[in-house]
Amino acid sequence: MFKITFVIFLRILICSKTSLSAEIMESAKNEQYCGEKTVEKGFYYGTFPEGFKFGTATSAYQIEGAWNEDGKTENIWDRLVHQNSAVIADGSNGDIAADSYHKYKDDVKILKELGVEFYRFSLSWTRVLPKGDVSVISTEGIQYYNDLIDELLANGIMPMVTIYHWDLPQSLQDLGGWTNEIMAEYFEDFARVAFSNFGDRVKWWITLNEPWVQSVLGYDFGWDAPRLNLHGVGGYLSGHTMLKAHALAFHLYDKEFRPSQKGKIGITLESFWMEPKTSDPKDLEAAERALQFELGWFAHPIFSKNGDYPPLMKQIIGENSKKEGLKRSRLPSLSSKWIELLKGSSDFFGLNHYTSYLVEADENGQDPSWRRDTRCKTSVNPLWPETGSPWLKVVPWGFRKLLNWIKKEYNNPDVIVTENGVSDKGGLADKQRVAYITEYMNEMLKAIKLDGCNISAYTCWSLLDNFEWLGGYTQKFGIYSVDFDDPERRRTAKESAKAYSTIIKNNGFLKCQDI
Ligand code: PNW
Repeated sequence: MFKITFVIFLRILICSKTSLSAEIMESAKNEQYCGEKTVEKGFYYGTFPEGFKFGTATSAYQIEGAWNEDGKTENIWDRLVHQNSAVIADGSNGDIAADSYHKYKDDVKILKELGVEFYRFSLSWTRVLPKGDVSVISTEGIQYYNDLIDELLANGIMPMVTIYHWDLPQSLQDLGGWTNEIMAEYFEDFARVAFSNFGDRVKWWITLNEPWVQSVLGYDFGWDAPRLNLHGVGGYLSGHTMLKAHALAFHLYDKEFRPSQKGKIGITLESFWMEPKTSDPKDLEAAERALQFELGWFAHPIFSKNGDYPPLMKQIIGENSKKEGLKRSRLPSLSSKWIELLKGSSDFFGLNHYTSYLVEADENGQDPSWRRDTRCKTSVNPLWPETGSPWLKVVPWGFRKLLNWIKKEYNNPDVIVTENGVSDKGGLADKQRVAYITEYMNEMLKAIKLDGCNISAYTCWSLLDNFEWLGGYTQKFGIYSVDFDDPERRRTAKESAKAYSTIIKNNGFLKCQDI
């Protein structure tokens, strides 16, 4: 008797989670455009497909703090902020940040309040492996993530774990960081520690976050840690190693862990939408080139039918290298072994998207660099609304165009939007963020319903205000504010948290909205 009652109870529980209410079903039948219907305008009211998942995200260095506690050692961001605080907008650092190392239960509480189904967070490499390699595995580090994962699961929230979100151990940077191919193996070792310790409960893995940003901003532009100005060479070497690192971790999981753990594993890539500045064929080509040099660089080897780097990149960088009198291309070549290992090595297409650029052809680049190789110049339309970050303008329709480009280019892969969000200077009445999230999610809904793009989940960046890299605490991305003057780091819901929560509850948009 008890057993039967329990089974019925379980079924009710499962049904209430997965099937949609009558109101939502009814709305799905009637969905349509409200008002205008152009590329730039028009609100589409309707609901997301059944089973679509909503979540929110953070990363270790940006929220955890406790930078040297319980055996954690220095990573490349610790090194940068401590040695060169002048490059951080407010001279700050992530030493304490949102203090999530101590306040993770507060984080889970607000996640539950929001009603998200999953939480994307990343592992701090040196918290788990203080020496960078596997000679020492920190009991405290493992304990922290075990506690966080258990707390999430106890509250019905699925963990989505990014293994690497830009915080390489300084000890490994001293060996050359991502420019040294051996890093791929160190990463594989780290991934093994993660799968063995957490894989019984974590079913969603992301190997690397945004290898383009790490490689270009870290090793070509010389902005982000490790802040190396290795123009035209370092970024490509870093990207090459990161691709190999991803492939090794994917196959390790696939062969040794997936059979028993039965989870999914993929990579997260970021991309702007690149809109041609004019209808001149030169600008049309330039916009395509810009997409291939940013997203294609990492997506083509993994998601295209033929694999390898985009032909356009190989050709252009090869030609430029020859003109520069070099014996080989500055873009390393992938052997057929690696081409095969990379092809199809992702169960989903993790996509981070924030904004768009206007692109025009530009043949005047000077020194060999990633920027010069693209032969593109980017700008923005002055009418695009500004935000708290200079690089981020509000261009919702660019999201739909990007999703369609991915559909066409990579044969409609399963896309998980692993980040999307906007910054401001702070405050709880964050009207611009409410509008941004609503409009971008609406464009994503159009991509699903009207264009047939395969998208299965959406992640809002970020759960919390946090350490925004070079922007310090001057650019706030959270849907919850954090009081950085309060030792308790109190978290408070902004209006956007409530708006996002409503979209989740309704599984979309049940009626027309004026934005
Ligand atoms: C993402 N860009 O990065 C990161 O994954 C997050 O850690 C970060 O906080 C968030 O976006 C907001 O910046 C990007 O300038 C950072 O091209 C910069 C760029 C793109 C993505």
